[in-house]
Amino acid sequence: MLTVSDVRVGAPVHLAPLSSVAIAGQGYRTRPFRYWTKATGKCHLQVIERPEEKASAMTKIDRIDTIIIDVPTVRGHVLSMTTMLTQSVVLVRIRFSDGSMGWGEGASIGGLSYGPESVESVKLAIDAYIAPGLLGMDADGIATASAHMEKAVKGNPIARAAVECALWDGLGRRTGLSVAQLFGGRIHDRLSVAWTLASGNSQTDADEAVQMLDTRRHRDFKLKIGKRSVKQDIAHVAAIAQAVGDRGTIRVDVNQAWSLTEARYGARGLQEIGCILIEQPVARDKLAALKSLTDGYEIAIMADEVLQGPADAMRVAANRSADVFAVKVCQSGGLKPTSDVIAIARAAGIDLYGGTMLESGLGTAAAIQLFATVPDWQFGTEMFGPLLLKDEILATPLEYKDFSVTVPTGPGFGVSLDDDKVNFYRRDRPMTVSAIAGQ
Ligand code: MUC
Ligand code: MG
Repeated sequence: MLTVSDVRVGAPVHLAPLSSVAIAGQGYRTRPFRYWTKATGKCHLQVIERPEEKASAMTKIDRIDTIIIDVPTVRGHVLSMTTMLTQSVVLVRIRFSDGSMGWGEGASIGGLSYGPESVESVKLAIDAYIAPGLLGMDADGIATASAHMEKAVKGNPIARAAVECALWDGLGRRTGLSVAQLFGGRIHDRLSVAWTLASGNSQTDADEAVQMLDTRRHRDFKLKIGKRSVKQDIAHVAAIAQAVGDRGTIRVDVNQAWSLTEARYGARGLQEIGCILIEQPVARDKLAALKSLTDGYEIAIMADEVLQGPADAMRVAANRSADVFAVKVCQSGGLKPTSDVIAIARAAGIDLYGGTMLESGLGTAAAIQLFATVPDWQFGTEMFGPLLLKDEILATPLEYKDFSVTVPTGPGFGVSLDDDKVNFYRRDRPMTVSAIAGQ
């Protein structure tokens, strides 16, 4: 029998498997829990080895809910394939048999114009194909749950990621550890954060960049191009590069819009005006074209849409078809596959950039937890998703200052949702009488 004393009020109590806690006059509690008392600030617990409790001690996945929310953006986000006025994401809430919960998020950009998954397809894949098979499984067995998801659902990395993230958040909350700790511990307290300039107007973008520099919010800028002619785009980038000067860096994201011929012309022009990187210039299936750009120019070429998990990362790394990986949790199929993508890049000598699918604060915090455990982000990160949204759905927003974001330190992803905001923005929110009358 072990005796534990001086446990702080409200602090999580961690128990090794096969243990339970005897609380004076209250019987036994098994597995990690929070002990609350109004007493003196201290409590005395007895931890007792009870091997016979092993079977009943397993915490199970009890229920999985999916909620689509639609949040307006602070301005139109003009991409080569569409213009976003709203960002829609799927929130996944998993309830566990010990009363704990975990939250995950699945996000994509611009409906189906960006890639093969949309929030609607993510919700359907989870509700109909993923959730039923996971109910009753060991809540702590994330590897087993992930293997099950991979077998039950081909492709659909965003749907799998949203559920996997909720399992990690739940595990972190139950054990009192941050997800960064579960992935080996954080190396960084802060991560640098780029901003995307995509108003569709050169002067507006230049003004926005200067404002971000003056307020010390961002100094690295990604410009969305590919909608206009290559020549017009180069002029647009040059105007913004001039406004930014030596105060920051300029990169572009073409979102697959160029042919190889256009991309060659673009690469030459962009490197001449001091742009440091081109993201996904050609279609995701044109790997040979991506490689020829990588080999042919000094400007860094970054893979984004082509990377849909570790197998794609391996394909790109094997021929060194890109200089940099845009590492995305949703696109990679979850936190563990994302750490595999990162490992492949590091082993192949490919640089890293922490990418986003414009997740809300929840999904952004999930990525930040993992990214904080990685030694080098040579091209920084773009973990600015919540800043593009008109409203905050976290109870306490992530902290952005000095060109970077602070890594949350609490259990799980270290953030919690504002329930009222989630209810307000949820797509299936019941219509009020006045809203119906106003139609
Ligand atoms: C993308 O393609 O990288 C990331 C930042 C941004 O503005 O859009 C996304 C999508
Ligand atoms: Mg991109």
